[in-house]
Amino acid sequence: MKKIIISILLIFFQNLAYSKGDLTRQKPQEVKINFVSKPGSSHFFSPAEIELETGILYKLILKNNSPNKHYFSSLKFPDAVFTRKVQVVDGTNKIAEIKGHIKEVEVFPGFSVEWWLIPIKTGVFDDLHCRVLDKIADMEHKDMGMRGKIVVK
Ligand SMILES: [Cu+2]
Repeated sequence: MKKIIISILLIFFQNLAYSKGDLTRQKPQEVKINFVSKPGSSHFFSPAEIELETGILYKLILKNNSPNKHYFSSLKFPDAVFTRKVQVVDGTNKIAEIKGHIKEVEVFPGFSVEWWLIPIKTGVFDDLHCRVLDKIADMEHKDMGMRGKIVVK
């Protein structure tokens, strides 16, 4: 009987030590990225560099307070994360949740989108960019400063 109780306790504590359970149900850590624009002169992400860790649920708040639409694009970053959802919000109201593998997010002027994700691979993703055309300058936003880097540790 003693052996059985000890075995059960061992299994219980082993699970406590090694199992992290459902990673998608963690309380998310918020990371805000603002999209900033001066049409005809400059566009940028603020901050332009973010650092994330694998295994943590993040809520990336992509906030566009500028008069232009913007993309949040990176070729490799989406393959290094598990997306729980992309949430479309209007202030505190939730409008929609999109689930599945997300490759790119576009945010329209004055709105925010929340990308809930868990990084699963480490890496330096320095190809974050926006490919919207600035019609005044006849240049893409990425060539006017709208580039960024995501480091996953
Ligand atoms: Cu842009």
